Amino acid sequence: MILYSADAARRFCSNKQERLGQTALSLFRTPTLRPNPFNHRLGTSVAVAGNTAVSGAPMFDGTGNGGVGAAYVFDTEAGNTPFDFDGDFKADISVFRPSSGVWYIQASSNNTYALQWGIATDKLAPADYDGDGRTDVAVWRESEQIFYILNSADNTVRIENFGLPGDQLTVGVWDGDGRADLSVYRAGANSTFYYRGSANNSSGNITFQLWGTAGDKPLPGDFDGDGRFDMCVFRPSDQIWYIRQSSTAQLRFENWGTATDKFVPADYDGDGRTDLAVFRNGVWYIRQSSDNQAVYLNWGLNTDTLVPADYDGDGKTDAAIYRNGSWWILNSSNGSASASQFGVSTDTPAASAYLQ
Ligand SMILES: [Ca+2]
Ligand SMILES: [Ca+2]
Ligand SMILES: [Ca+2]
Ligand SMILES: [Ca+2]
Repeated sequence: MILYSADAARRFCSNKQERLGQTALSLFRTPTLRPNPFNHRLGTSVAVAGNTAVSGAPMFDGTGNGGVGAAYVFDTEAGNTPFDFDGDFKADISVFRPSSGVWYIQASSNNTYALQWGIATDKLAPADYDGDGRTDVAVWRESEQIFYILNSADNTVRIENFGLPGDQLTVGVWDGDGRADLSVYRAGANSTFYYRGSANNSSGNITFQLWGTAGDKPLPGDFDGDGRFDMCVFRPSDQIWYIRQSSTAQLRFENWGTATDKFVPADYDGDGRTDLAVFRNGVWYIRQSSDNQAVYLNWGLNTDTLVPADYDGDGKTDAAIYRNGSWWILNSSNGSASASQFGVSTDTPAASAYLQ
């Protein structure tokens, strides 16, 4: 156990407090203690090792007994900062160059590096498949229906058949173990989400669920904040997001955006839940899950590539655009703008991989 990693502690104490509280588990507790000695507050000391964080405090149980206390153990859900290749909880500016198959990554904690992975026609599928908290470079080759993944934890290669031509990538953590699962959406009259869960699934079973119909756009995300992707489609004909929340299997229907918008769902307010969000004519229309308020951000042009991600590492997704090798980021932490040059006009930014 190592003491107090500032980033990990910040992450679970502030941004994810509510969600982690739901899954908190008592480490040690005497029968005389009240059921929740912290009264829903976190403890006075914190330790972090790998993906596990422990928060604990001594306490008195009100009957004069001393020397007792309680601790909560949390899974910090490594990998839930998308496009963070170096694992410092900040998304990294990064592009794929189709002509050479090279990924260029400007790691926020370190140096820029290049890595050859994939060919021009591949679809980018970066995600944290091995659960070490760092995004893995990965592509899906539609012609072969194969995922090529370079595991960041040990540099091993994972090659796995999944999907069919015409599928859309919906990679994310579907089973709640913090590791991204191979996943696609197959559109049709009976549209279906498919994923191969990484948790307790040595036989490689595929989970699938009918959801949506022809013309719908798949927009999965963790709308209820339980650490699992929820199935979601946007239906252009009625402009409704159809969400099936993984925590309760409850359905949620929300009107937000129009058929011609670009869709940028992400966690902009940092409460651990995906927010409904669209981009139209330079404006980001975000409906914050924390308070249901609408937020409008003027950022970018219709011709830009949208690259929302948490570049400043405050747990909130930043509005950001990519334009011919220029990156323009609106930092949520302080409202400042960052501009930088990285990539060329024909590159594909990694953070655009799953956008519709
Ligand atoms: Ca990073
Ligand atoms: Ca990884
Ligand atoms: Ca969920
Ligand atoms: Ca949110």
